[in-house]
Amino acid sequence: GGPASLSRFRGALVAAVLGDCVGGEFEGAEEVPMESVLQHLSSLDDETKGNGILEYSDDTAMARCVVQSLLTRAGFDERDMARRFAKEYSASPGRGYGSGVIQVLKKLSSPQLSDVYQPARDQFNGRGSFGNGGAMRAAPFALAFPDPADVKKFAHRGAMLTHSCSLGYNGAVLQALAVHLSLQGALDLPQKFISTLITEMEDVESSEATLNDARILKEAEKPFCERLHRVSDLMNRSKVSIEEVISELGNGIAALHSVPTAIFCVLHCLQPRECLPENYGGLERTIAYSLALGGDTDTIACMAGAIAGAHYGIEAIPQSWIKCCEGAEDADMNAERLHMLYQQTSKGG
Ligand code: R7I
Ligand code: MG
Ligand code: MG
Repeated sequence: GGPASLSRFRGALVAAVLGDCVGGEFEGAEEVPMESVLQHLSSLDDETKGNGILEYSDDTAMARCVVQSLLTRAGFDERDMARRFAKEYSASPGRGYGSGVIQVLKKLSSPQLSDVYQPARDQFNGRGSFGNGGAMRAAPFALAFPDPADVKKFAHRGAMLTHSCSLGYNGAVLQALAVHLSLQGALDLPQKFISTLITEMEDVESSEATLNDARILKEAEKPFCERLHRVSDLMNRSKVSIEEVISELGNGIAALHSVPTAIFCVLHCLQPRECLPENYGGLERTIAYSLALGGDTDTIACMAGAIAGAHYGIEAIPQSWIKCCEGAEDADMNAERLHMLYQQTSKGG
């Protein structure tokens, strides 16, 4: 489809759910042989196996709250979104939430709370979380707002409800921007895609709060920019091993060690790769490759899935995968609603 087509919206939201659901199998595993990944994925095609449905985790649970809030309020409403996070957590606390964020979600359910951003600020001795929980649910912001300035602003605020450290919320801004660009067809020019992201993050990371957090946490001056430069270097190498990707970019639970990694997975899988089956299309390659990195597989595959899905569109997603994953069909319907909201906004509504 063309820029911002319905197919791209559906691809983004559905592939994010798939990444989460199929990635759950390997979350936290140190080494994941590609053979195990391919076996896991091919079992989804095999109806006789009757392996039932793969459940989604916190990544999708929170993304669904973001989507519902954006749709119901026809825009960003922090109190509404916070209430939905809290309600979702108390209804299904067993979705595999990060151990720190649970405290935030419990505080958010208090009716006496006046500032919905306060519980997130109290995390980790007042510095806030740098986990990837803001980034994992950032894709819907790119599907609700056509203007990249809005995408940045609201992805930031949406993440701040649980992640007040800049190394957390800037990961969400980066992820939302990557989905935004991909929706526009920007992955047709991969080198330009990454350089645009670097330019955007140069600006985002020039804020006082970001420079300060980076100093305290002993990271590079502009941590996400530095990582994006590494992504660009890896892209231009003729051969890259999984070990190199993990050591250069990471595969962990910090936004800094997973958002640039997810972006790299998408870029690396734009073309066929020796380690991946020839009959796989780009979207299948992206998901498989993300899982083979090990570590925070559900989240990296979820984020890579959103970016790749926005590029390839819904037609690239195997029906059998959709059938196996909890919430995939809901995501498809919600993508259509977000597409309508997006179009209304672009018409200057
Ligand atoms: O970021 P968050 O929502 O977790 C998301 C991850 C994804 O992989 C999901 O799939 C799910 O499995 O969890 O939850 P947080 O609790 O805010 O952050 C995750 C973890 O990062 C924390 O439990 C800490 O181990 C670590 N962490 C920190 N550690 C020290 N200092 C995050 N921020 C800090 C910090 O400032
Ligand atoms: Mg999860
Ligand atoms: Mg995870």
